[in-house]
Amino acid sequence: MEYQFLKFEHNEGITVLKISAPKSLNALNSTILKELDDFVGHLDAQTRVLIITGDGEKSFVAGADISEMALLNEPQGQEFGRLGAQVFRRIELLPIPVIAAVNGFALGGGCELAMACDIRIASSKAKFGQPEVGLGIIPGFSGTYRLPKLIGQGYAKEMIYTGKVIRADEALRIGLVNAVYEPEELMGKAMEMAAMMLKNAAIAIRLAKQSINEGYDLDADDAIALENKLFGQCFATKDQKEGMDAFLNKRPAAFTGE
Ligand code: CO8
Repeated sequence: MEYQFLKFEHNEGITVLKISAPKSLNALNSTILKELDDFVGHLDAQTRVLIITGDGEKSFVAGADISEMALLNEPQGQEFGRLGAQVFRRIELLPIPVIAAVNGFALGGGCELAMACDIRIASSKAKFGQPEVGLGIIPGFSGTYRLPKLIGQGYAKEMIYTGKVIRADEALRIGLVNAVYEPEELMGKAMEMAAMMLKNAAIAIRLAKQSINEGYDLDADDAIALENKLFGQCFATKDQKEGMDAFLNKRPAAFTGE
């Protein structure tokens, strides 16, 4: 598929994807959502870490496209929400780490996209918020589900009911992002983090992600049993043999992803 609104680069296991709709501060219209869905569905095995960011210096994603949503009736609104929620869930379920490098506005659907990623790091100029109720709607790309899980119900409800926009330092304080960097450092720091992940065993990272994602919604006994099953699966991999042999022989591990 030819992408009108996505730019991407592959570099030794790391893929950087930029959402690029400069006229609307990278707001997500249904074409972008379909392109994202296609992109995520066609990531090949060469990509071991995905970094998502916004094109330009001002915005990560300034939300869902309000000019498109303004024309929707109830079933169409529900369908638009379903499309966004589906592609964000696909991103969340990718078997590789996904880092959001939030370079500017992450509002509404932009904040929700960042939350579907495994890890968020931000530029000091980033701004976060769920301003939907000011438009007469609620967060519809799974923000009411993910925001309370990430930062707790109390602050999530404050953000969603007030629609207030918070700065990167506040997003760091409440745990919405892991780190804040100067704008010019952000992509380098994202690449550094991705490079650290690349050194480790890809299957182990995939199973750890599965254990965290699936375990989070289970009760303690089921979550611990799931982890135990996945932990056991590691011992069927060459990477486990290699990682432990390398440690015992005081040499760096050379993982093959098998
Ligand atoms: N949708 C469409 N166009 C947008 C959006 C958007 N979300 N955000 C910005 N733009 C456009 C502006 O209309 C403007 O276009 P133009 O130049 O043609 O007038 C251009 O981008 C530049 O924007 P501004 O001139 O407003 O730039 P400022 O620097 O003054 O302000 C802001 C930047 C603060 C980001 C401001 O543009 C803004 O408040 N944008 C809207 C933010 C927002 O409310 N986002 C949430 C949208 S709702 C949502 O995401 C719901 C997700 C769930 C959907 C469920 C489906 C049913």
